[in-house]
Amino acid sequence: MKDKLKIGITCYPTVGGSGVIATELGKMLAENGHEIHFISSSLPFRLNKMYHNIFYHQVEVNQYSVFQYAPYDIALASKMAEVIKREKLDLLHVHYAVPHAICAILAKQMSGREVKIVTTLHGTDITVLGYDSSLTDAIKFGIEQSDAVTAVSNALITQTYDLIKPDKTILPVYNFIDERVYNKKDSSYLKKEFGIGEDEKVVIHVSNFRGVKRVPDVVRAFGHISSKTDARLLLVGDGPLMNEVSKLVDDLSLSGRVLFLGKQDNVEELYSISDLMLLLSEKESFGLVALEAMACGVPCIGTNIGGIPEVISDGRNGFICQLGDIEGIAEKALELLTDEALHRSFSRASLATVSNSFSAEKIVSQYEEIYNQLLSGE
Ligand code: GMT
Repeated sequence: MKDKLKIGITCYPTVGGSGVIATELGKMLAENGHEIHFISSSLPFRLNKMYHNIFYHQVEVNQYSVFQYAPYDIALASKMAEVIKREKLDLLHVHYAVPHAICAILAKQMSGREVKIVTTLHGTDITVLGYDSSLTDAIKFGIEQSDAVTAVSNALITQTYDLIKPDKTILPVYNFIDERVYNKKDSSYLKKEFGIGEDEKVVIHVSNFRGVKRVPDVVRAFGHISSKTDARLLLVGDGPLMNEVSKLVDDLSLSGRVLFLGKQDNVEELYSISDLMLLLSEKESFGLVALEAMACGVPCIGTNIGGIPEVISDGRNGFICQLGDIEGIAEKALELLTDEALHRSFSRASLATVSNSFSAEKIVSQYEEIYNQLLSGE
């Protein structure tokens, strides 16, 4: 068994958490000496540094007039097969059961090589597509034909068995964080630049503003919070809910209190000026943004949904509230924002949770163990 592997990684490079995890995993594996080949439609957005052992193979999807739809899946499978053969890949690690696991299975057959396939489920592929019965069989096939399948939380594993019923063991491998990037920075100057008073509390929400993120709940809860204490809300991200949210901010007369920051890189600097993160989603298989905030010492309040309670421990490093319980959420937020000792203890516990359970070193070695087991035929 080789200890340095040649690994192909496929994800949707521009899609939120799954793209982030796939890219960060590739970077960490490269740092451990493996040779990494990203095979995707555009350069992963977090691949912002030169690595001698990371290669990028672009999938070009052309629109031909004879086809009604651009053939992304076929183009990807062909590119995967080409890279498997030319680079003699040991394994493909794909993120999402559909379409990526299916493409990998096809590519393996096209290449005629015994490449192993590892599929990671992130939630969006199961919760959204699992309810679309026209795709259930395809998802099941992608899962069952992969050599190993992981999911980012136990809640997602349960949900996958409920919805898809695959005859396959799914291993839990949590998401991780690079603590070298996500840690508390001195960005107090930012508070000044945003015009936020030193004593004002800062509440943050980061998402892609899809309906499932329930950003209006964040605004409503913040409305209660700011009626009782001096606070500002940072809304980071953009997406379909933006118009509704900005109208709600006006309707609740919160315009002076809410800062719309749009999509941002370097969010660790924003977490570093924040006192509390709100993640009030109605679907969330993990909640990577909560982990990012916690790595910067910011306690979180999350909903009792999906994998969120596997990241936030109620009453220890944050609070878990009922979905849509705006008053309950605001009450817990005020407790945390006004009790310095409680905040300090939750902030320390958040840091400890990150290093004990979600460090890059720990989680990346779990993936390496899965690769090694597959390749040694155990
Ligand atoms: O949440 C999104 O809209 C993006 C989505 C994705 O597919 O990238 O995120 C999913 O994967 C992340 C990384 O594993 C998880 O942290 C998110 O919880 C999960 N989103 C949902 O389950 C809705």
